[in-house]
Amino acid sequence: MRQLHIGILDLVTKSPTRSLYARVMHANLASIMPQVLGVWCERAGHRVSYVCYTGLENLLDEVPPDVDLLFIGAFTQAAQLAYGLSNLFRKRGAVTVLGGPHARCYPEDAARYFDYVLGFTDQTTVDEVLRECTPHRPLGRCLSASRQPTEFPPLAERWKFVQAALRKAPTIKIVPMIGSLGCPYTCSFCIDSTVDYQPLGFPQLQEDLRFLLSRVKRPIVGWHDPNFGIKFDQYMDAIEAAVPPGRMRHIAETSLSILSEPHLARLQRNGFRAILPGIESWFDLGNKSKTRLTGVAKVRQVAQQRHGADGNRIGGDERNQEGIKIMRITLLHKKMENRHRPDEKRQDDDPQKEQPSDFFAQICAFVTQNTYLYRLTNNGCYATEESSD
Ligand code: B12
Ligand code: SF4
Repeated sequence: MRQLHIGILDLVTKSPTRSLYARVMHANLASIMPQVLGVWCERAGHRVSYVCYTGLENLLDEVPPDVDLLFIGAFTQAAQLAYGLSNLFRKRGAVTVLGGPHARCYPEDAARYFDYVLGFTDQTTVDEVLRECTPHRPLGRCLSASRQPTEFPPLAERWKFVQAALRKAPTIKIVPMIGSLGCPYTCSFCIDSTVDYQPLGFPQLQEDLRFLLSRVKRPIVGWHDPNFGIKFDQYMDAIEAAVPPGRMRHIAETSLSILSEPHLARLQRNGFRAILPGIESWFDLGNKSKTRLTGVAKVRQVAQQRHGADGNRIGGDERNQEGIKIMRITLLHKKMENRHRPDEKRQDDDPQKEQPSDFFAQICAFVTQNTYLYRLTNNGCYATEESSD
């Protein structure tokens, strides 16, 4: 097979921007897969040009014009930019491939604009594209591995791509890491609702954390696990074995049900500074999570946790979807409390009661300062105090 010049473009955003937030944060939102792909393409003997597009650079200066094969990773919000770029690079003679959330969610649409559209992507899938590397027009070829990959290259092999992205982050530098794929829950709107939870190897995780400590003095890790900490004790054991106290800071997305007080304490001890909480599986949609709590029981559980974790921070502003959803939970909970304990003074009326734990307040402040907790494409699975969008 001849050596190909391969472009890998990670579209963190959909258009040019000069905003302060983009300058500080966009490079920190680089995805893992484009970096993994870089390793796989190099392992197959090809030359790789990797670009993380943050909206601040001139895209056409960054991506070499003579690539033979261009991989683009895109969320749906950047789909139109991705389609336009595919058109341009096809005209220049390249074969184009789309992967990432948009390709997973809307492959039929994407196939009208790309030669290949990849769903689940492992090294075998990528090798097949590299071997074939042929235009498929007008309709692209959709390919998907039968399941999520069971392993990723070690961080050491991905490191030069991580560095290339983080060179664009002027102050805060968040290293993207992952320790598991899929999720045990079944939220109907989520692409991982049908994907079984699968931890990647904990020994590999420890090796990666040790490697990171050898490169960065006090790194910040952004965990891209769809639902971090499902195997909570194993995860924490692995981190504690590899990372001396105080040497690493972490950010992760996890279910509210994992954020019990003892877990929060252990997370805090291990340097977790921001958690993006999700409220998982409300209804009886297959009970993949085996939580068995649904309907009102689930509402009560979430509301209790909401009070337990942080009486003030999650919830918020009527202007945004997530806030409204969370407020609904609160209201329902209050209704239930009134029904069950009509004569008792409600706990959350007592100013002495339940001050937000510092840790959780910190968590939410950190994230919401940056404008950004999640709308999760109109579904409000994730809760936030405020959002600038
Ligand atoms: C971690 C995560 C984040 C992280 C990291 C994001 C990132 N840059 O990767 C953070 C918190 C920053 C984030 C932000 C956002 N997220 Co988010 N996020 C996730 C989450 C929970 C996991 C995704 C993940 O990394 N999985 C691990 C990877 C390895 O697996 P995978 O994503 O399934 O990818 C497989 C294939 O798709 C393929 N693949 C993936 N990328 C690429 C790239 C190429 C080139 C190729 C060939 C293949 C390929 O290979 C993988 C292995 O099979 C998913 C929900 C979920 N449960 O999956 C939402 C999800 C991806 N996010 C979503 C959204 C909407 C957002 C935001 C737009 C929210 C917002 N309004 O701001 C932002 C976008 C920020 C940005 N541009 O980076 C949506 C995307 C929907 C869509 N159609 O675009 C999802 C699907 C949630 C949902 N609604 O169901 N997110
Ligand atoms: S808990 Fe999060 S990752 Fe899991 S199915 Fe629900 S939305 Fe998806």
